[in-house]
Amino acid sequence: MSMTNANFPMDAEGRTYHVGIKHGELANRVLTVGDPARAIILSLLLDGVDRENTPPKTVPANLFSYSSHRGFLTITGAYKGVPVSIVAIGMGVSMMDFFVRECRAVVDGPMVIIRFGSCGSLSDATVGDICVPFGSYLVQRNYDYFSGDIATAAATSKPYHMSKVFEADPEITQTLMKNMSGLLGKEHVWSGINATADSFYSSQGRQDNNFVDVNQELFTDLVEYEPNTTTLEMETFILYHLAKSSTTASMAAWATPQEDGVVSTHKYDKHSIRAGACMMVFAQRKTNAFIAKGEVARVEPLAGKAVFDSLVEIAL
Ligand code: R1P
Ligand code: URA
Repeated sequence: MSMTNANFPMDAEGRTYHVGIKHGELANRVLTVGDPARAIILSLLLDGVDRENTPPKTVPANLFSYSSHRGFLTITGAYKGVPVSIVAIGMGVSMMDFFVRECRAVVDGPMVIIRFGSCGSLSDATVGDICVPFGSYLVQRNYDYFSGDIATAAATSKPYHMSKVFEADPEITQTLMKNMSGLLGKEHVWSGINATADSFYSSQGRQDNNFVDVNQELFTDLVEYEPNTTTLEMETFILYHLAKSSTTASMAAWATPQEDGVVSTHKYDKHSIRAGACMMVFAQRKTNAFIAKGEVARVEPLAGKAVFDSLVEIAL
């Protein structure tokens, strides 16, 4: 595959470098997941799918699909007659960044993006419950802290950094809460704030004697920093952050620093991407319980239906 334009590489067909999609292949409404197997299970909910005769682990024959050389899987079809896409992105903040930017580059007009992932729970939400975070912050390992003598580092800084909270689109959050509660029962649906971590291990407070992580107090620090912290996962913050940084064509001029050299996202009252997220609790971090496969199989299609119902209910 040969690419042109080092600034934003695309091949001769107009396919993006990592996600591998081009104009016309992605809908304005996108459900994004981490796991490609989850994407395929959710694709069975789309219009016109022959559920009886679709072989397991296979994208239904009537849907568009594209698997990129970097592990992204895009599936496009319709739900209740409205065009929608599902994109599996893998894991971590970089993958979310590739996905949001490359999808935005090949779709015209406003977009709605909802992430449906899995998470660890710091609240009373238990395995199989759904959390719908109305905001998210980033938890990053402070790499400098680990560069020399830990006692010296401890005197001047903390081992983990927390960013400011970025908000989800309030209408998407409310719609997800309503539709999730309708399908799963109110008692299984939780609101709150998400913490997106740059590791599944150290910056999510997991104890690992093979490394110096200085994270024994991390849960306490997170809840002290943001008392509404309910979930820990690895992508949502970037989605909310990029939605807030997204521009429309008429606003693109703002992206150039103004006379005072300042670019302020607060000057935007409207963005080209609106985003929300929800996540299944896989790990209950207070009791140390981990979800069983059967429970994932029960919750995934129900919660997936609630996400699709929400995606098509939101006006572009
Ligand atoms: C870690 O196991 C992965 O699971 C969560 C985390 O964010 C991370 O990507 O989400 P997904 O189930 O969407 O991958
Ligand atoms: N995904 C995460 O990132 N953390 C968990 O604990 C479970 C799923």
